[in-house]
Amino acid sequence: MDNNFIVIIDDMNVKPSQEINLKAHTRSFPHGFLWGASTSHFQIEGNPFEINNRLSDWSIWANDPSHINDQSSADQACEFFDRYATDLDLLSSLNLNAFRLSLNWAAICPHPPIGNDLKINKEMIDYYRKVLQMSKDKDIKTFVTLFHFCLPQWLAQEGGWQNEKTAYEFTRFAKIIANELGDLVDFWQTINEPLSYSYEGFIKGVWPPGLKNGYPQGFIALRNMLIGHAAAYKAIHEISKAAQVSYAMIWRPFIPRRITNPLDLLVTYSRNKMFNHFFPMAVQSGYLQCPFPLNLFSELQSLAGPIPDLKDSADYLSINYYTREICEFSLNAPFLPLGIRSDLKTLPINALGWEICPSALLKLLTIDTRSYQKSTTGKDRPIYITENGYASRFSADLSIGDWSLKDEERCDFLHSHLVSIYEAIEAGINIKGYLHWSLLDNFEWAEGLQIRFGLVRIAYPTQERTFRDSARLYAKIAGSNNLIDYKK
Ligand code: IFM
Repeated sequence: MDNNFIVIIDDMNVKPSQEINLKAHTRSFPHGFLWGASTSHFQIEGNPFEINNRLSDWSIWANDPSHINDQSSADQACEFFDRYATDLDLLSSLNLNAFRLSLNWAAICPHPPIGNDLKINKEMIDYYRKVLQMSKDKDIKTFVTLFHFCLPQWLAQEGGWQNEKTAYEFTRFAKIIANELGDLVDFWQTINEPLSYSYEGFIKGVWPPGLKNGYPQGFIALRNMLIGHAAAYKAIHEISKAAQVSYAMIWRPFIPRRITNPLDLLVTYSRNKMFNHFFPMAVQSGYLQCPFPLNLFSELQSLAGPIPDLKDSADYLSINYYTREICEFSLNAPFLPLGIRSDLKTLPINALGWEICPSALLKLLTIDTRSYQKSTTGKDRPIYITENGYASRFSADLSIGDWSLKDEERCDFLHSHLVSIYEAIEAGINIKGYLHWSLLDNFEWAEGLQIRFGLVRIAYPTQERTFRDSARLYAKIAGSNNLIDYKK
């Protein structure tokens, strides 16, 4: 650890003088509720083995500054690879008992198989064993994601998720991990946010593979992710019968711009069906549908049908939630598949322009996800909120933006969303945990390092870590298991 590295942890007791005024109140969360923070490997690790050898599609993509809004580099990120012990100390000193991380597939399986023989990198397995063992020693439950947007480059070169082969290689990876690390994993997540992946990489083209308006390709990638998810779910259960396995789904409630306009309603309906329900419906029913307007592509219609082992392949619901979206029909692009989103914002927004809408979280917990809260055989699926957070902005070199630790907006965001979760629990919804995005400021994909989601502020030039006020507020809530009253 270098000498520049200073961790500032001071008194966790939040005092009124610190601008956060907390009053004791008895809105308790259920006994055993998990309080945690989420991360993903590429966004925090700065793994020298991956970076030096450009082993993943993302390390190659991000190495081209024209792909990253602030031209910052992901190569160092938060140096979690070297600093994980300190970061787990930080997490635990915030009274948190859950940690979500993802595994670096490209670093664990750096080369394609020869024949059927796939070599695994034991050093990387040892590294993750240490991270997971340290979490266990600190009584921190682990949520482990197998695919969080990054592919080994040897698979990306063969078409990535557009090639069904990736689903089989993914299953092989899941088996390796279940055998090597399964004893230390509490909750499994096969794939993170398949719809974000497909949308950003195949429609917007701002993530690898960088296709624009590739609707058929994006749909094929989703289909192969469903195949991979189902096979990985089965493989993990064969190795560990009691495993808790799911996939992480981003939910974005859509509302029409004009409630009486049938075309706005149609856009809202089709976006909701595709972005929110496509994947969960397939997992629930075991059947791949090709919803309107994707069914207008003749090459996609024939892909609809049952997928082996997909039905009911989720033991819990993993919900990521950030914002809602207003939808409108536009004559400029009347046939654009999935409809048009509107730039209209009627609520306060974060640095990414996302509206802050805690009531949409309450609605999605109590209404939108209702039909997935039980399996088709009636088995209860508890909910874990696996991401939820607030984006602020300041540049990686610390020259532009808000450097303050007084992140009132993030405090408000955190508290108001926890109010929604509390109310959903009161309404009888079985929510068992909340993991904030994110523990640390990190590399926010095409936005780069300038977008900050951390409870812990990172000064990238020195890697100094410092708690923001939101971290202190969260520590207080998690430590008391109580939604303390919070007033500015
Ligand atoms: O940073 C991402 C994360 O990787 C996936 N969910 C959304 C976050 C914020 O954009």
